[in-house]
Amino acid sequence: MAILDILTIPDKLLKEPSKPIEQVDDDVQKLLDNMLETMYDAPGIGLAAPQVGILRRIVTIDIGEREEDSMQDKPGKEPFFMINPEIIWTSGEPSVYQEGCLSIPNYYADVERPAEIIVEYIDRAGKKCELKADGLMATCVQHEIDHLDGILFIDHLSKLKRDRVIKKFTKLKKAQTL
Ligand code: GNR
Ligand code: NI
Repeated sequence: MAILDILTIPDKLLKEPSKPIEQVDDDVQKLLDNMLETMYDAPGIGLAAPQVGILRRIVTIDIGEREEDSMQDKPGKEPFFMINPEIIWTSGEPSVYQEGCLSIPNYYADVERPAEIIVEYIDRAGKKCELKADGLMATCVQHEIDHLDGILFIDHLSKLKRDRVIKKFTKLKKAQTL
């Protein structure tokens, strides 16, 4: 397994739509495993393939609580591998979560999304699955599917807030490459 580099804004790959997977083969499984390891290492509760520069519709999620220090190299409680995920139902009820993103380090803001969803996806074994989710899981699935469509959580904020964040990260990157 390997830890992959996570792209940060304003990388233009993060704004591109990702292509569906046609067949769950060894390469896809290998990518899923590397993404999970990268996500745990970050650490994050979700990761979408475009965040590691691969424009395919693949995400890993684990919202399970992990123990501190001594258990850090142990996997989380419940890893999900989702291939070609699609939201097929959302509740009318909205919910607000403070979101963060590994591609926008150390920035957090409230985002409103449907509180409950049903997501259809293909799992690591190539099996078609359906999952009803609420709470943090529902938020995370929606956040990850947004990535597959080139949408970031800051795209749900006001233009003023979004432009401010992008400007800050653009400056930061310029300073780093000097
Ligand atoms: O680690 C993450 N935490 C998080 C918190 C609230 C809502 C969404 C997320 S996803 C994020 C990891 C990430 O950037 N996934 O794309
Ligand atoms: Ni993200």
